[in-house]
Amino acid sequence: MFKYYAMILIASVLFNAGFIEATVIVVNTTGDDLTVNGNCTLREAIQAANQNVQVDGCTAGNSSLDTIMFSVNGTLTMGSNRFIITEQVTIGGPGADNLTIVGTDGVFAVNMAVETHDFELIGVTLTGGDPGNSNGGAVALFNVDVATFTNVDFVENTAADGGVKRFISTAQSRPSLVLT
Ligand SMILES: [Ca+2]
Ligand SMILES: [Ca+2]
Repeated sequence: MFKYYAMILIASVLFNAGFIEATVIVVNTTGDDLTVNGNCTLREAIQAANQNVQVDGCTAGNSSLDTIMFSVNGTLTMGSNRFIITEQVTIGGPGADNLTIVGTDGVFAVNMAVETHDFELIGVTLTGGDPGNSNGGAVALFNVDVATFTNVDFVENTAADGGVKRFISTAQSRPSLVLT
């Protein structure tokens, strides 16, 4: 009987481990493209995390929590519009002193397909975000449950309203914002 329960337990642990296992997607360039050229840009990593498919050199994300990390330091100058996040993800930079993202438009717009999803950003400097007449110079938060920023420096981002701007979501509540 013990063996039977032990096997059930092991099977359950293996199943759950497989089910909740987070995918780590590694950005290996400070370039910004959405082109099949063998690298994994942040823009491609975000698409891989949003859509749970492989994108160029980026591993496919999954439908639970994806983690995007970086194997490079330096300055990432955005080549096009803001990065749009639609599924729960943690983006972990190498530190605010080691990675700077320079926006042309805003930098991030978080608009989850599922409103209970969270967004976490760690260890990066966001600068130059300027979405013109839109709001949220560096980050605009639409549908998201909790948005957490840890060791994120916001430098010289401008907008009509707010460097980080929370919008009323479809549930008519503002996303929770945690800055540490
Ligand atoms: Ca590419
Ligand atoms: Ca995903």
